Amino acid sequence: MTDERGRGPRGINDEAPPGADPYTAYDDFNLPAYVGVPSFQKLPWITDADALARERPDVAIVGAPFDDAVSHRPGARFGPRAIRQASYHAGAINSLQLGVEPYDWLNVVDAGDAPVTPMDLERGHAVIERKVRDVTRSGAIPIVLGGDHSITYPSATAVSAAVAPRRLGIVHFDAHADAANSTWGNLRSHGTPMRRLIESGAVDGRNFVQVGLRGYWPGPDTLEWMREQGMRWHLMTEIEERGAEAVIADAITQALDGPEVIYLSVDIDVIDPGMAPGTGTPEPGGMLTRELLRAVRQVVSSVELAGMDVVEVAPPFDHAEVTAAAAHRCVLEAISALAAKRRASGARQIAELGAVTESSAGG
Ligand SMILES: [Mn+2]
Repeated sequence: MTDERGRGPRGINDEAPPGADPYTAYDDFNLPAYVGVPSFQKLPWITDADALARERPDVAIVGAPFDDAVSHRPGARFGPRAIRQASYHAGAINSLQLGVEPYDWLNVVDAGDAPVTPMDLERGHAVIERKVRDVTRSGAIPIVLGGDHSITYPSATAVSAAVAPRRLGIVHFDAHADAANSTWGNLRSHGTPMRRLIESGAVDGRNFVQVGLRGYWPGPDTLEWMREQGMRWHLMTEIEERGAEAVIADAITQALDGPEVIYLSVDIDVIDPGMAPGTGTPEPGGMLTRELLRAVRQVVSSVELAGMDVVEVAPPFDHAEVTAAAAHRCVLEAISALAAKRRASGARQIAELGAVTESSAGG
């Protein structure tokens, strides 16, 4: 009993076939989540650029275990590992929200981590950019696990270059704007990546749209710079007043006002720290986890996604893995939405083929 990938039993509720060796009936993919190699969802671990190019996956997970650029509590370097293991699932999964079995429609792999070393911002960002470039060259959509938010600068830079000459819009969920010029003089801080991306031309300011901002930062000068760039942002208070779905619909329209493709950046601190405490700069009064997961489905379902990151998970401050689990589910919701779109486009192609066959038969 094997499925289309030649795998054995597909999940925890499939029995081993009669007569199978009970010690080998379940392959690693289908064994419990806590057994075996801790790649994301136990997906194939393909770190080599040439091997990735041969595999041509649809989506590749990338770890960016880097937190040299934080301004307050460190720990996000442990984020990728925590996110990868924050799931009780192994084997086939079925999205109840979207009614799709993602791995039936998409080839998803884990491309491993960018080869980061500590204490060198430039090197860290360079190897992250290179790793994301390896993924885009394979044809896959990169989903990057941070890491502090500075990693969005190299990651979205690589994605912007990959989609050129098409332009990239960015939808950015965060408590903070991350658009300062420097943090204590450092241009590569986790408070500055959005400014670097606009200055470098990777994205136009008017297509950089932020959702969930709140609290007491940044100051008027940075907000004025953001306005000058044409950046658009939606405060948490707007979500409270209008509801997340309407606000996010506007954010999508604004990000796609010109560009054709979207990079989605999710700072886990957009969620209220009561639900996601494991982060470096918690800001009370944020989104509900369920609102963010719905928002990820909404964005990915309605745009052409070119890349994504989920950042600022700091496991040392987490409790019972709730923050890492929320980040993990952001990734799964995106993968599931991509799979549902793939299935819909496949159904369209079959319908069109049917129409062609009918008309030629009729003619
Ligand atoms: Mn951020």
